[in-house]
Amino acid sequence: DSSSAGQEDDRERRGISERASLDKRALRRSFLDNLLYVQGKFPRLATKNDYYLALAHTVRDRLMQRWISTAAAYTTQCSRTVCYLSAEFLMGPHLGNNLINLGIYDVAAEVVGELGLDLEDLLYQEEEPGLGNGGLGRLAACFIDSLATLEVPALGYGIRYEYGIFHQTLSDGWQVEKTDKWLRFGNPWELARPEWAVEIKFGGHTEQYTDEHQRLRVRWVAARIVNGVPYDTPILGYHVNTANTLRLWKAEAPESFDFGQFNRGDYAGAVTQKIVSENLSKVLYPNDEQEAGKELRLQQQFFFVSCSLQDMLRILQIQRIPVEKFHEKFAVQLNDTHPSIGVAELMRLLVDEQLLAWDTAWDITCKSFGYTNHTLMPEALERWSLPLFQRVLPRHLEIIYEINARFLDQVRIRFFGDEARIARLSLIEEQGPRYVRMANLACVGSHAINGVADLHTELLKQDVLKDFYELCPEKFSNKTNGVTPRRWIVLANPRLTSLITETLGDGWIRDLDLLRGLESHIDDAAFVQRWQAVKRANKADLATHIERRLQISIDPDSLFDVQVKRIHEYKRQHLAALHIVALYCRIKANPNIEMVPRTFIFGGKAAPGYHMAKLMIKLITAIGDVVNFDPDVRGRLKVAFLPNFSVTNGQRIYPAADLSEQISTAGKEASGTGNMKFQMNGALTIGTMDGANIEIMEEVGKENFFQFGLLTPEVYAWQARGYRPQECYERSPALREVIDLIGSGYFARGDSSVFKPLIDVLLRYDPYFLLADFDSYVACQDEVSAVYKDKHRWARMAILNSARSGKFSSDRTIRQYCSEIWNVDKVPVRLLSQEDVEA
Ligand code: GPW
Repeated sequence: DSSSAGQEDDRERRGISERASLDKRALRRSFLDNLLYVQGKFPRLATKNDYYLALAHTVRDRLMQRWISTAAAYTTQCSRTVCYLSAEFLMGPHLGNNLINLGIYDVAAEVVGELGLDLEDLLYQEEEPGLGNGGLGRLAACFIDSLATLEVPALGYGIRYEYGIFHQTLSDGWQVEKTDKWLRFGNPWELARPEWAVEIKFGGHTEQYTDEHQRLRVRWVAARIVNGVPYDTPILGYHVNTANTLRLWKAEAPESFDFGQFNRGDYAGAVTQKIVSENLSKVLYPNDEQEAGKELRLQQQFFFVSCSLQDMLRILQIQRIPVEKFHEKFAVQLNDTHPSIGVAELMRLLVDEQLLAWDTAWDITCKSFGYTNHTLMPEALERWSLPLFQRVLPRHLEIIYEINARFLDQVRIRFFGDEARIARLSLIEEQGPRYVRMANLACVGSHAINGVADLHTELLKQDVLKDFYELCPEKFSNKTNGVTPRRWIVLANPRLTSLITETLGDGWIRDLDLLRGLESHIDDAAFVQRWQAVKRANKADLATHIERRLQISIDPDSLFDVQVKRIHEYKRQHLAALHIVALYCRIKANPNIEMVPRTFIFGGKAAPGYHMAKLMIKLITAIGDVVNFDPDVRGRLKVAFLPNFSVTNGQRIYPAADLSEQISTAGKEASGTGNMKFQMNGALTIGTMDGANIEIMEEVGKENFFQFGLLTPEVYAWQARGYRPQECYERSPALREVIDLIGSGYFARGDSSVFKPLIDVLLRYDPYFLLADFDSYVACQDEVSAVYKDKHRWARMAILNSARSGKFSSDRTIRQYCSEIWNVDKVPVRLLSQEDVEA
């Protein structure tokens, strides 16, 4: 009956609150202990960073038991394991996320609060591990969060770069890069495992020999050996005992000195050797979607892939699983082609070292690998010049030739006489200088190939990977990207989290589809009002941050129009810039014109060698320098370029956005994932029909999405017809005024040379169709402003956007990978007691 149920509830609540207070006392005790025993400080002398580290260790201590229990469960059950191979993991700060996933964020805030500290302050002490460039690396981070939350056995394998993505500052509006010394103050989240170090070979030559069974074999005599040392970071799931592992490899010299060299008196030579080895994992290449073909980059890729595959073989051995069952134990996913050398390396390990027959090895290899493609941009497709490849990986080149010969034999039978097709499918590009094509290697060596959004997968099938699709259509599938709601809502947006949880309970955090429940509150005036208050408070926080950073005043009631992402011509930050100038021209023509006040917020890094991208940053900041201070504007327009966009900064920005700019040329953005973070946090999207924008619009409905621009087939048609941007310029007076004003040097103190390269490209070639889309974009933005005037209507649309964002949880994405590609099941973890662990 209800009264006894009530009593039980009560007892349980009391139980929980007793446990909580116990947790709290224990937390406080170990926090202060760690300050003393780990940092060697007492409170009066402790810096904020000491307090951060003390708290980090307190959390780490609580992770350890889960980590050990997880390892024990996986070892005893010999469970099938996902190995996610990625050159990038853009994790973001660990402390806040671990507090959330452990369920002790609020208690920790109380504990540090009672000691006169502010938890947020301590969280900002953490230097984020920026071991990625952008979307691709961040996707890997969201995926390992979801894998742990879904209790799926998984290892993330990558490189422990000593320097992550550069720190961006602005000087006179130009990007300046500073090194990212993220390990400067130590890293409490990782554990070195030197006992599992492996040797990696480079260069040299190959030799044939006959083994004891008179079989012809090949041995690789390397010129150089480098050690790979694994550094492990626990990845805790949300409110589960599962703590998976992110295993990142650091390169070290095999001996600290070459004593031969040393004794011969060549001290400098010996030290040079060491430096050369350690350079391997020194720095992340900061190019996003731009293949540079650098030798060190190929070495990095081979280094971490070989380390990881050797590690998998070691795991097989300790679990006494025969090497023939490699593919039953491991599902190995290639995050783009960066780790695709793994196909040849696994063949080498199985054939040359494990002495398996070629066909057996090939069967295992194909069954093990899956390949995810992340781009349609031709300049991002990896190819290695043959001489370079031969120099670094002579044995792998032989193996690739053998794979290719066998593969093309089959193709010749299927497509008799179709030499053009054979040339396109070949792993080697033969016209002109010869190259190894890594996407072809990945396709041939994988049983599954996927794109990252519906449109992207369709374009792969029709275009970039058409020949492979025609050969093996059954290998292809789509896995639309997602992002983790733990970091991108719960951690980043505590106000929204409280509102949703008070409205729906907290089930949505593990099952984001439950956000649909918000739809029934759309007519509840009190709910809508609270929703608006959350957004207003988030905007006020960001306004304060911008004012501090950039010394410009920001009106939190203005429309926050945000574009944050890597700077690329195809992403078209300069289209947004043209729109700002168009609005500015309207004001100058009619200073009393009525206009919805807007704050344009930009953030993003340009690859250091990408001059046009750097000029796009300069254009935005230069427009800001005029618009922000022109008295005619009277504060109706503000332009802020926030330097050093990162995971940390993203967490401040997404929750404060009203409008999400997703304006890439149709057919260019594989998926986008920032678009999803904005949507979850209740921003409306202005976007092209590109990448996952299409699926976002499908989910929220056309009426809750601002669509503009050419469609992909229209872009193709314009290209085929011969696109003349000059005609758009001549036809549109608004566009002409904008282009002419920028071209005149108005935003460069009269110097017309500064933006000339950018304007010239637009008028002559405009490869990304800015001028073609300009009028449509401006008209759509006018519609945005009109809707924003009706605050209530805007709020309802925003709520519907959040409510309908369930599809874009990376939990959904990972469930699909697990059932449709990896064939893995969850393995719940029982928490071992102290005694279990010690037994
Ligand atoms: F070129 N992406 C990225 F495909 O951030 F390798 N960096 C990259 O180097 C590549 C792709 C690569 C991004 C895509 O641009 C973005 O559309 C997608 O959402 C993201 O990868 C994750 O799939």
